[in-house]
Amino acid sequence: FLTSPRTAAVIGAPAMFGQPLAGTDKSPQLLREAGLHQNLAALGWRVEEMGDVDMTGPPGGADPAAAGGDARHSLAVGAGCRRLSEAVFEKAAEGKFVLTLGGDHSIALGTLAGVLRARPDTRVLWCDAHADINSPKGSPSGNMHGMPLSFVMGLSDPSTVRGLEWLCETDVPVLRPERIAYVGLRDVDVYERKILHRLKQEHGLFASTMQDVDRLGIGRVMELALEALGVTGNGDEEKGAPLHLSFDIDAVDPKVAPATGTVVRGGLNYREAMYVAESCVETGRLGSMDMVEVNADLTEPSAAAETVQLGLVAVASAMGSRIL
Ligand code: 5AB
Ligand code: MN
Ligand code: MN
Ligand code: MN
Repeated sequence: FLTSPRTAAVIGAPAMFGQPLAGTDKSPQLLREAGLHQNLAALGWRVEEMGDVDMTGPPGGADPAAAGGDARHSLAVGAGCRRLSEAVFEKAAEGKFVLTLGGDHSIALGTLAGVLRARPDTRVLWCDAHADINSPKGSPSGNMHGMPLSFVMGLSDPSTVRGLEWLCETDVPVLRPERIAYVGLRDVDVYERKILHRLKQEHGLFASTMQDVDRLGIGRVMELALEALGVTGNGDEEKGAPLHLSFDIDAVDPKVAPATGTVVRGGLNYREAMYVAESCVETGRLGSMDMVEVNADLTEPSAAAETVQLGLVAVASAMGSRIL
């Protein structure tokens, strides 16, 4: 499916309306300024910079903060993600690696819609402290960065949410529960727990927690996750399903990644974070990635710079950086 070998499209998705804290919108630029392109070029990638998608709101200048109800700012999130899904679809259909720089995690609505439309067989590795599978009614916060999977997996009806109508009108296959695997979970809401238990029982959903990392080690957890997704890979890029990595920086421990809006202690350490990315690329199936939830405005500058650097390291690891 990567018919344009070693070509990576970089798409900025400076979204912030999926959660209440300004600053996630600055991350695409910060990641670029910290040397993203140079890193990718050094790894042998031809980089196609697509610039930033407009994630500010609906066309016509309507108030981006308007509406939403139980899904806050849904007009803005929906309009931005619609544009993003088109950009991702186009580049994925051209057979390129698609790297999307968030932005808060609501952008996964757009990236997954685009990538699933172009590559319907796609499997998803969701590396996150959180499950992001709340419905608008089940969510304790109404923040849409905690909901993208609910819509992409067909658990919530997008036609009931203002701004998301396009998702049912577009030809986007639903992401089935056996095609997603969680790594890093440690903060799951009551409603989400119910859903995950049901999907685990009825569909064999792979949802691992930090306790599994403690018990088995990250090596075994990733082996099980990729096995469950059917992308154990032998490096053969011609066969098998494409893999998408959605990397929420808050999967990593706040000591290592402090600059993010929803910090939860007890996360992945620095090497474990890299390992998740490394084992994804080793399958030979990784075709797209999101790097999300970096918010440099929330800490003092040196801690913010370290978090941005970690984001770059995770991207480089997922795109083939090797120690030896
Ligand atoms: B993130 C919480 N589950 O729904 C909610 O950072 C947090 O993209 C969501 O993983 C965190 O508000 C969303 C409590
Ligand atoms: Mn997330
Ligand atoms: Mn998270
Ligand atoms: Mn977060």
